[in-house]
Amino acid sequence: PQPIRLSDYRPPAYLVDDVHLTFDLQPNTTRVKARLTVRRNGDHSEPLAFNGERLKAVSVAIDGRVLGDGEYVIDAELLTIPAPPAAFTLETEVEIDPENNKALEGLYMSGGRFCTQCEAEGFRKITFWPDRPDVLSRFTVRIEADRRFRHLLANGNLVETGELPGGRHFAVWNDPFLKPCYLFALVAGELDVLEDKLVTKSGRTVDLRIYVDPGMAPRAAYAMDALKRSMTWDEEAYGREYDLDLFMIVAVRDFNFGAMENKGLNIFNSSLLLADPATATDVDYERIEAVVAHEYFHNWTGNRITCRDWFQLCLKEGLTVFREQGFCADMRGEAVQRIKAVKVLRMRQFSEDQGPLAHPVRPSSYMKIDNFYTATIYEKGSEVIGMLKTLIGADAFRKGMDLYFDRHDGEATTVEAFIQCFAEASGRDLGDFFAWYEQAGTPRITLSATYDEAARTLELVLTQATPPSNGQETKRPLPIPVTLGLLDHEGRTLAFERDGQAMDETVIVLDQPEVKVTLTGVDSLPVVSALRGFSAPVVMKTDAEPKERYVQLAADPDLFNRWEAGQDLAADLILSRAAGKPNEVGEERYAEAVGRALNDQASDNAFKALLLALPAETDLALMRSPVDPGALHDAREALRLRLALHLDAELRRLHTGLQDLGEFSPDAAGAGRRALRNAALELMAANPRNDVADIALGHFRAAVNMTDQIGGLNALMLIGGPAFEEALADFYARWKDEPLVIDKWFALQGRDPSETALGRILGLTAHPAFDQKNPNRLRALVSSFANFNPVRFHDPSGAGYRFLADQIIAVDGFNPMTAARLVDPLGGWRRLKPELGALMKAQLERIVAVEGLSKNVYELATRALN
Ligand code: DPP
Ligand code: ZN
Repeated sequence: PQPIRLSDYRPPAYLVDDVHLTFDLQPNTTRVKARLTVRRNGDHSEPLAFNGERLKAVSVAIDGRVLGDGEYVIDAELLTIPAPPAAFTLETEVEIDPENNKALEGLYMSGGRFCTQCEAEGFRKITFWPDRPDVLSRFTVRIEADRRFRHLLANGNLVETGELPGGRHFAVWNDPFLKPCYLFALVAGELDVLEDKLVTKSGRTVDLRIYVDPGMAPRAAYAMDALKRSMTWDEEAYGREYDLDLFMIVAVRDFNFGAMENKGLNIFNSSLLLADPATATDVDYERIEAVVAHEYFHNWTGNRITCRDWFQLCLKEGLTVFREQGFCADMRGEAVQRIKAVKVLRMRQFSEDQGPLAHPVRPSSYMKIDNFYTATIYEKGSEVIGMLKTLIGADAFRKGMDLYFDRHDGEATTVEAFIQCFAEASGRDLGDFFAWYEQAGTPRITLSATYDEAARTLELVLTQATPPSNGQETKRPLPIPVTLGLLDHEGRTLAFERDGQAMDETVIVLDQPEVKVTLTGVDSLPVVSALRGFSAPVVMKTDAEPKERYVQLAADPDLFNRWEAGQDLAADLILSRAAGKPNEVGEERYAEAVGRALNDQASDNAFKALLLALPAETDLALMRSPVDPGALHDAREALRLRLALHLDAELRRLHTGLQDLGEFSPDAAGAGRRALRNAALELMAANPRNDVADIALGHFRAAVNMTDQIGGLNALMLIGGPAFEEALADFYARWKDEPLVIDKWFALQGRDPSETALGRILGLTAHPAFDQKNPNRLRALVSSFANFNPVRFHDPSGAGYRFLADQIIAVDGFNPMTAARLVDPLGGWRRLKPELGALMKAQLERIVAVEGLSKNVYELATRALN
């Protein structure tokens, strides 16, 4: 298979201005008639070549005349018409089989209902079409179906409904906005609906509807609330108002993505929409709020202004993640949300960036675009926008956004055009900044500080270097904003002067291999608090000593850096121990400092819960190679044990004192309280004292919400033994009819680090409730195991790798997009200790050798090998 390159971009040869689609829905034989108003784009004599895959063609006609053999060609990927007129009506009729569409792209069935997923290239499985985001069209859609498919939904406004003979009915939808076909959506089926309304800032009333499985409407209440808050927030924060009179969301069970922003008709994975206290955890609530907002925000950043080509994916995704993170910060607190976002960035994007699947935020070639819905495009894409805002300032940033909306509304555009808006709004040349989009890899920066007591100056020397990544051997320096402040050794903010200006905080732009800055008026030996708020997605090394980090952990006014100081200290201790050089004095000192931080009255519970968690094994694995996952696990457990023993009284006090008393509330305060209580229990689970298992079992049994149930079950799992077995069985029996809860049951076991867990995990694929065809269930077991259970995944026998490869190969047979998402954990073989690396590599080779492998898996597995 040949890669597609950004440099080969050409405008579409033919445009489609209007389309009228008619769906005659039948589970196995759906007929799709399409009437397209087509126009040649520019002066050329190229043939028309429209995409079409797995379509059984019934007829092709131009301007009412049915074409005969020889007037067109249909192969596995294209409909080609050699010499069409300059402007004409193209009519096609095709037959498709939604029921047997297990790839979940195009039109398929889930839970007895029809639904669609077209991003990125699913529309070509519905009808012949120039399936690329720069073809913008006006869609009218008529849906005909048996009456048992009661709700017939598509994008835009409902213009007509009626009865048909034979127990059938129809609906016609019209979307007044131009859109690319990847935003097309259709849903048909029996659904319950939760309805609400919102008045926009200009006084228009928008009907809001969330469609869910029958009986589930009460569980959509939180999503509805999040939707209304998102809509109002976008008006206030970005001046963006909703533009149709109706906004719909539908929840489906079988879904490759998390959710999809189709114009006026978002489709969500039910796991990111349905919640009530009994079945959803606080983490679920938080994700629902974030994803509802994310998809809603796409209405402007993605739909009104879309991407010219798929290389520009970050234009809509990075920007929309950035907007989503701004919303979540306003809803739940900036520092805590920032810490959580950075944890995700490090765990997913930094690992991607260090491995063979590293790619720039804007890639320059791909084989399957489906493989590029990555942490780099999304999370690093958002970081890049955050840096832009830091560099030009909030006011210029908002002006640039306004200009972007104004200038490009209704267009399919590029990252260059986007950045140009900020260059104009700020009056700055952002030419260098663009390297952030083009260069893969995580920059390494160093910072050293020299204090001159007599002169009261602090000289800072910063350096940067980005390691080579595949295809990019040498890297340019990037403009890296380093937000920085000073503390004295008592933890008080220390003012300073830069260029004669007095200040508490400054942004140093590290835009050369090395930059020196001298701060003056520094009254005492300072502690440097650098990269505040994680002002750039880099790995920073400083010459600070542990005692300076302890000052930060106790008192840094930048809460991100307060947390970061604790993580740095813990990581050093764990890595030393894993290398055979335990620092027992340091470990004890760390435990004491964490204890003090827990008693800080000023900081909130959610923050303390984050402080209590040690760096993840996957993060530690990025810090040194060759990686020995077993040694890292044991060293981290040793520090957990030390904390559990040292903080025993404190943890018990938290566990008792933080019980929910009143009614459950999913808000940030309630969630923070539960998070700290469950984090305390999780740490207690490292304590071998006998009564801890009883406390965990009591916690599990007394739980009145899913957060605490899972918290209890998790602690029991870490302790192991009969209490865990009993609780696990009880949990299953109680929740066996709730698919989203059973997903949690699988996911929890997938993460079980205990020595005997591997057999159970591998055996779970034979459990009657396991279903490879349902992406949620598959990911619950397989992804949680491969991504979040390093010590068992990297079993010395290689059984973990073999298991993952088995799953990838099997799932690739029917759902390549989802199979490909499982490849990532096999990309790390080069950094592992050699005996493990060889076993992992062998599984990649086994995958690549499979005959008939999809392009999706082929692309990632070959890149992972090379
Ligand atoms: N565009 C979707 C999202 O990121 C993924 N299909 O929200
Ligand atoms: Zn998105």
